Amino acid sequence: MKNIEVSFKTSLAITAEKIYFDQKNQVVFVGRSNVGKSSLMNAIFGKKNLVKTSSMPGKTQTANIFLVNNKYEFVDLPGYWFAKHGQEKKQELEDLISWYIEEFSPYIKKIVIVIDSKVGPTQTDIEMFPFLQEFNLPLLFVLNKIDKTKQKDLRLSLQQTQKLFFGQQILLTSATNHQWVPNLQKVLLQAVAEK
Ligand SMILES: Nc1nc2c(ncn2[C@@H]2O[C@H](COP(=O)(O)OP(=O)(O)O)[C@@H](O)[C@H]2O)c(=O)[nH]1
Ligand SMILES: [Mg+2]
Repeated sequence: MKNIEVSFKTSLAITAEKIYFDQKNQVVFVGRSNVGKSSLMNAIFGKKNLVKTSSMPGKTQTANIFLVNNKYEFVDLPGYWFAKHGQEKKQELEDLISWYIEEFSPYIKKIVIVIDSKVGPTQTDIEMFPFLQEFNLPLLFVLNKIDKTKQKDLRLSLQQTQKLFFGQQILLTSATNHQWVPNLQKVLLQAVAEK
């Protein structure tokens, strides 16, 4: 796995006065809360806790941007659709995600949709898919937490992912034991290196 130079750059909330603009190629991580988005980013970066992880779902409520190799940006978006926040909060987070993706779409080279490999794709992933497809940006589905998923469940999750998101790129990973993380890192660094 390549050594990555990484630092925290900024956090964005969805308020007009905080509009931030930079012309750097980006990778954006989306997915439900608690699937391991932040943990995967740390694993890719080779860091323990640069990206804040939480056992309490729904913690990240801003877009957190990390500068990678001084050239690229990796973005941790808040977990979409977490019912605990109530309808209003849910709408706010979805607005942040759509605002972010719309605003930065010329620079986004890959949208990584993280899914818990034990649970498989959920209703919210299914609902998010047509929305994400509209941007015509390359998507990558990552089934994470394979270290704790039984082979049988993993096979089922993979089948469902292939069926629901037909033709899309899919990878399996574990942020905990780093299985296939070097591969994911390679795919993402290649994506941002494109013009
Ligand atoms: N077993 C296992 N646990 C993981 C993995 N990735 C993340 N977790 C755990 O899942 C919880 C949520 O992780 P986090 O990265 O904060 O998820 P996020 O909300 O999607 O950013 C934390 O307790 C992590 O330690 C993994 O690959 N395997
Ligand atoms: Mg997170």
